[in-house]
Amino acid sequence: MLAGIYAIVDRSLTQQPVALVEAILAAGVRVVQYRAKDGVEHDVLRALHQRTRACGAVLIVNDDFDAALEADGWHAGQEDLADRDLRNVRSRLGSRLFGVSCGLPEEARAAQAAGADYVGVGPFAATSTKPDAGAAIGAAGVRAVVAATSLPVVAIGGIDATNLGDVAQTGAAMAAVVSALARAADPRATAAELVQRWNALVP
Ligand code: TZP
Ligand code: MG
Repeated sequence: MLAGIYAIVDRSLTQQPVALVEAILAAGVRVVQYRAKDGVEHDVLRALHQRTRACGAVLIVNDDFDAALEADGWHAGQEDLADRDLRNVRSRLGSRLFGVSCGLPEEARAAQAAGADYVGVGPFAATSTKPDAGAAIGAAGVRAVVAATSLPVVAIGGIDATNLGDVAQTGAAMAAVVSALARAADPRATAAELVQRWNALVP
């Protein structure tokens, strides 16, 4: 399950999150994150979860832990973890997925020790989607995190069809894509191209 294209539906980039998820799922993506920096809309969350469940895909919620309990997993940044008891987080998530963004190898090791299921790392390349993401860490930065953990790693930031091959070569298990899907003229075709390219690169 934690392999391939990891599609992030960022509420600030799409007016039609449900239609976008339907297109992404139709293209074969099986890992979807709902990212809503202005707050989770529970009707949207329910609609997305209904679509992902129907396809055997997982829906992971960014930031909002309680909303994540209504879905299949929680994705946390380092700042989301700061004031939390990680044993309590792991136990309340139960079998749901727990992903943690890590900029450094030591953060990846700590995330694994805390019971994370996967680790996010980036930005792989320049991105305008997350203004505070910092400078691109490139393939070397992703490789350093891949080497530090046995968990699946999802690379993120500035990823599209043109650099998917570079991402695959890092050993990352997944490539996260946000604006390349939200801004695509035909999100289904773009997602299908990404899925096909990844599958050809990582057999
Ligand atoms: N975390 C690091 S970069 C990023 C996040 C959420 C945004 C990536 O978006 P895009 O549009 O795929 O560059
Ligand atoms: Mg966060």
